[in-house]
Amino acid sequence: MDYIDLRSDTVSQPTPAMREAMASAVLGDDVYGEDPTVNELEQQAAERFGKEAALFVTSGTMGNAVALLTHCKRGEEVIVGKDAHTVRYEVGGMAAMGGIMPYALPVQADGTFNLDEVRAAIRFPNDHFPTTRLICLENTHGGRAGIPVSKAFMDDIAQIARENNLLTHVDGARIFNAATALKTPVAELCENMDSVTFCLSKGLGAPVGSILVGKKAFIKEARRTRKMLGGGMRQAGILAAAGLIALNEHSTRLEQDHQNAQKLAHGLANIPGIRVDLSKVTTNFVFFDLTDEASLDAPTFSKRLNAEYNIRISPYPGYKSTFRAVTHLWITEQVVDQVLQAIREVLSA
Ligand code: TLP
Repeated sequence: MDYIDLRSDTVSQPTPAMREAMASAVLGDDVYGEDPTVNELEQQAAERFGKEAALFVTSGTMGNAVALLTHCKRGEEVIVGKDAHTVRYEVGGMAAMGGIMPYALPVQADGTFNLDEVRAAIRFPNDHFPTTRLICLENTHGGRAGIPVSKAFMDDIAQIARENNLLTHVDGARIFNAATALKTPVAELCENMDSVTFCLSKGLGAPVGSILVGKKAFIKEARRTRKMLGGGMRQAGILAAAGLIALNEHSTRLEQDHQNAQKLAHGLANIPGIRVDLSKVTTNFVFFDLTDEASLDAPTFSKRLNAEYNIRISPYPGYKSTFRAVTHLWITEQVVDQVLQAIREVLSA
């Protein structure tokens, strides 16, 4: 790789082992349920999460869309965070494709909701009201600097859901980062959730793919929703082969990414012109701002790092000058040193 990319953990390329596994994968037509590699991946994912079944989908966005459209009928309501990925960065898919109403609650600094606000958001039966169907969480929470959301909160939400006959879904795009940070296996963390989407791309390093896990009957229906959305893939085992390596080998190495994020954050905090809140660096995201002391504005900072050092870094989508640097498979300790040196040079010029 002749460049360094910190814009997201989605940017990493498949490892040589993944490419090899992809080249030799045994394939079939997955719309017929006959791709042995996809079937293997789905079975292993379900086992890992302690759920009955799993479904391989193209992306985190599709996993969430399939889950929401399967759990909710048109006109029903989902309680979800105002800053959730499903609300901010999924093109309004739940409303556009599913006719689902988001009831968007404020997200607290630790990625949780105020439980009284959740209870108050649940509609009671009335001819005027939409029906509340689902509570949707996000873990780690991207809108809160990638914080891992506690199991205690997830269990509280599950209990509220049970008491009110509601379902629960987790956008767990980075649930393995959460599990690593919380030192809690994903099966335990999500044991009381009805469904979870997690990404094989991002920190786990697969080129494509996410998985939705849940009960057998739910996944059976989700297969139909996936087909409706055009997500029925044929010889998808070629992708699932990389997914198996992501799930089995890369899900256990994320502590390294978290340590590299710490190293990057502490290094940045010592550079004049940069402000980092170290207390918010808890997984693989490092958010930072340029201060008035910095000699450059945000666009020039990005442009020069790219042009002069082959380093790609940009403000988080929707922000002007708040940068998000994300560590992943390709960001080693040495790369972190290289990045810090480049940033020091750019800001001192
Ligand atoms: N997030 C992307 C951007 O869309 C912001 C990123 O670079 O972080 N849930 C969460 C919490 C996510 O962060 C993302 C991707 C998704 C879902 C969607 O996953 P994909 O990109 O596979 O559709």
